[in-house]
Amino acid sequence: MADPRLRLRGAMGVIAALVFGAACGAASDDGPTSASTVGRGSAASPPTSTAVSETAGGSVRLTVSEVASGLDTPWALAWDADDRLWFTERSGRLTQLGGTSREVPGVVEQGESGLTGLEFDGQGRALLLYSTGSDNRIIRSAPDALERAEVLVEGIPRAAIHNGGPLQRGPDGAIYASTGDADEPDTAQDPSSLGGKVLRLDPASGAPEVFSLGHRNAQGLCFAPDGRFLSTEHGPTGRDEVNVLQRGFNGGWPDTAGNGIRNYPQAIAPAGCVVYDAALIPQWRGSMLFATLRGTSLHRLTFGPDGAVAGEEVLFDDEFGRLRDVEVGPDGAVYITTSNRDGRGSPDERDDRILRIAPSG
Ligand SMILES: [Ca+2]
Repeated sequence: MADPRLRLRGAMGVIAALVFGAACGAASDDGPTSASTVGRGSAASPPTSTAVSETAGGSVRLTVSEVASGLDTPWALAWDADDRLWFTERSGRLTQLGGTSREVPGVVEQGESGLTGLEFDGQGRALLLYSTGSDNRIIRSAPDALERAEVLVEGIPRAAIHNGGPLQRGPDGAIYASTGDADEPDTAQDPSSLGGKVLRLDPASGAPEVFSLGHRNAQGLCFAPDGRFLSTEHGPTGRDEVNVLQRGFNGGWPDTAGNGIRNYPQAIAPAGCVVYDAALIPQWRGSMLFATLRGTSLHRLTFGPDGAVAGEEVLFDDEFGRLRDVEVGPDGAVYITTSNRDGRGSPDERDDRILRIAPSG
């Protein structure tokens, strides 16, 4: 989605800029890209922010702390079977937090395209979705054997915009992938194209099938504990959507947009999502959390017994800039990534960052 709008960062961003002496003016979309003095994957810093979430179960005081800083457009977070946190950066790096980075061979970053999705298959293998110079593809590999990765899907249309990008393991063990329309809307309804679809990869063979179609650019895929499959999607000039996906679902693009279970007439550019189901924040159980890029906030949706959206809370509005991914860690805390160096943000010196949200005290 075209997203050139300048956003002024919130008060905490201003304070951080003063503390760290960053040149965080509002004059340019393109902040410093290599001037960070912060170590990559540095140890957690003191709390950076607090917030209060108002829930049906009462107020929850939250504290945000920094897990990593000095990153460049981190895209996806995932934990392996040993509860270690891994993340991708769009330029092509795959990193275990606190460990070394690996370059994924063949990644070409251009516009919104590059290294995006990351998911583990429960058998020690990572799946990655990335762009080459000619297509988008999905590979499967042990993280230390990327040169010998198995190519599961190739020939997914790529372009500078609308590359989809997320990978999500489902309750059936299959990996689901969103592919964008690659700036050619008609691909979304074309059964012979892998563009504008959600693909399902067989858990054993990795072979893909079209699960749903009619997508413009779904940027978030997540499952509720009961198996309900939710997504976020970018519409044209607003009309962003939250959808419930099923096999054979047709999102309607390019004929229709803004036809989800929740719609946003003004663009917020919703991105990564997760349904919270941990014990650490019991008041959030069953809530869908999703990050927003243009909206620079974390949204929390609640649902009624019939599955319809019952309420919405917007957290951290303008506080950390553009947000890309949100996941729940093995500790029950919520982890988010900033996306202020993706070419459309106003990065602070510590950007980009991975942040941890947990109850205060
Ligand atoms: Ca739609």
